[in-house]
Amino acid sequence: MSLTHRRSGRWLGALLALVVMFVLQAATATPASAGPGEAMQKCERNWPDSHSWTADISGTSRLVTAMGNLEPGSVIRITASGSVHNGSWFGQWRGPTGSFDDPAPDASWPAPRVDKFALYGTWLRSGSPFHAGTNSGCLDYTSARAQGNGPDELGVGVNDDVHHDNSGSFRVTIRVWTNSSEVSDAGFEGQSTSSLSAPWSGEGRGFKGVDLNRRFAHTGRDNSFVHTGRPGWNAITQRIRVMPNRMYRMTAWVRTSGNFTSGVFGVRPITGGTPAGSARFGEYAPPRYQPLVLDFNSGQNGELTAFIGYWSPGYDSWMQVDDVRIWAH
Ligand SMILES: [Ca+2]
Repeated sequence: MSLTHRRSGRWLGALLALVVMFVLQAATATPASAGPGEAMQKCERNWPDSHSWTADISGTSRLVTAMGNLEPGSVIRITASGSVHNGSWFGQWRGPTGSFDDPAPDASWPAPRVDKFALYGTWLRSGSPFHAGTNSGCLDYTSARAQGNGPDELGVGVNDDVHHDNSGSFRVTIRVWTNSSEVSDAGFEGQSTSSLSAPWSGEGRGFKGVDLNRRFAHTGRDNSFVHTGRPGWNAITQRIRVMPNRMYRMTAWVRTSGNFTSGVFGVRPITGGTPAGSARFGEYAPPRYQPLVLDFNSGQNGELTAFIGYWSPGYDSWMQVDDVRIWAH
């Protein structure tokens, strides 16, 4: 009897050890899918990036556009090696760190206040340069994006006021981590029939559905639409998961019949009520798609309904919707 007890005790112990090992492994392993707002964490922990870019930046480069299509929610890290000779008879070979603690004095240098001869980066959105050196650390594009109206691009260059006599190059790698969008089937490419199906839904009694490969899409083959002559509200919607009290950005592309001004898009609690964020659209001249952009705070919500719709004026009108995305900032 006592022997059986000891045996079962040993078995229990072994089982417990296995469970503990499993839990420890699960805790340290990379999660299969990233939650919202994790791009910064992924960058800091050096986890696999969303995409990257590597090239040699010649010592004669004042500014090279290295990365385009940056998005809110993206985090980047620039790393560099190699050396550049800054020309002239007293010139020297220097690494990407440049001349330590010797900031460029004025705007005759490409990156004023950044150390001379260093590799620097510039958000083309705001035009503001920063020291990149051998390792820029993790930089949040969302904050940079709030300033300026330039393109969503990142440039890099060598901070030298006289470039033409330089030699050598820096090998530069830019890695980008992007918070995944909380919207599934963003471009409606996963819809297999012309009726809206999960994860998408519709609101209102007007005619709505999916244009399958009808050349109406913003990108890909498919898009959603509302087309009605009846008065009333119609919308394309999706329930999304969010983290409470976080900033998010919603973007979508719409094209409309141009004869209404009563479009509304945004997010609201799944039980209805006041939207956590919304904005109006309308009166866009066809046939061009227009971007919609909205920043909002998720508030107390763990789930929200994202919607893009319009109050039909009661005569023939339509909208087409494609590429709906919502990122954590
Ligand atoms: Ca599409």
